[in-house]
Amino acid sequence: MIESFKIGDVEFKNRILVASGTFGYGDEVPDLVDISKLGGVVTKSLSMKPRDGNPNPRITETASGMLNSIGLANIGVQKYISDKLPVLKKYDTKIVANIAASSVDEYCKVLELLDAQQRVHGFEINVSCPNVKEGGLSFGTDVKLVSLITKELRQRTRKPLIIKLTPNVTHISEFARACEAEGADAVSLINTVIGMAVNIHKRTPKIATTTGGLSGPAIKPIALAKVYETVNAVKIPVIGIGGIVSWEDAVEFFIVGASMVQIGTANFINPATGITVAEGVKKYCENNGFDDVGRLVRTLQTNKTISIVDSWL
Ligand code: RRO
Repeated sequence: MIESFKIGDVEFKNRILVASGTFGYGDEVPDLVDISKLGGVVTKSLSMKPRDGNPNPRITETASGMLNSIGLANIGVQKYISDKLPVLKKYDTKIVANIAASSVDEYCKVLELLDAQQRVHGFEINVSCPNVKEGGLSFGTDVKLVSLITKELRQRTRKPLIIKLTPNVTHISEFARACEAEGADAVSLINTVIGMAVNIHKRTPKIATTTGGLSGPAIKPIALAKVYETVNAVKIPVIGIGGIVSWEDAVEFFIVGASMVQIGTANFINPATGITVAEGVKKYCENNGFDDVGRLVRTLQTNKTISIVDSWL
């Protein structure tokens, strides 16, 4: 059974990653979780300077998901390199550094610092944070800026370059096409969906910034539709993210066309979710006659002539 998958020159041992912001910096793994069983860990978003993030409350639970407005709180890239990266050498898994920034120049500088680190195997570029005023969605909803960021970063690294896209646009496939045209190795989607929740007793928003990013099972159908749209628009691999809590959820993403998947919000309930998903996907493939997980990818049977999404492409 072949479970591994290559992006650029980097081979991930399986197609399951843990998503940015849901697994810290990869250094505080609970004893019960053997992260060497994961394809890789995507770090919390890193910016040049440390950031405190948004005021509290910045997380609230909703019916089938979580609303967050963390606001890019992080220790800054230099502290990550000095304090966190050395701890990661004991783990046999790939480390994908997620980068967020408020200018093209900042993206470039953070990437250059991390590119020099042997233990950083690749990059996921966050152009899709819904909770900061500068950068974030103001970049990720402008296709010209997404192109420019991809082009500038491509010139600065040979390691895998993955651009993480927002669902808060009309046609996510246009953004994926721009990333592909500028040399990205893959796109990952979706980041969180803009959402809101209200305290009816105080008549106030439940999170300080009024709106936040919705994640968890509530967004899985949205994510599947965005992945479907994207895999029909580009040739580069698409990494599916959004509401995966079980191996069955991951199998849906592979059938639709995701080449890899990331586990996000489920890690807050059980940080070992990625491992059970990897085992379940492997068993499903064995039981259904796929000798490589890749053979499952994009096996969806659709009638393209009546599919609404296909008419956009
Ligand atoms: O930190 C956040 O508020 C945050 C980020 Br950077 C992101 O990319 N997505 C999200 O839902 N929250």
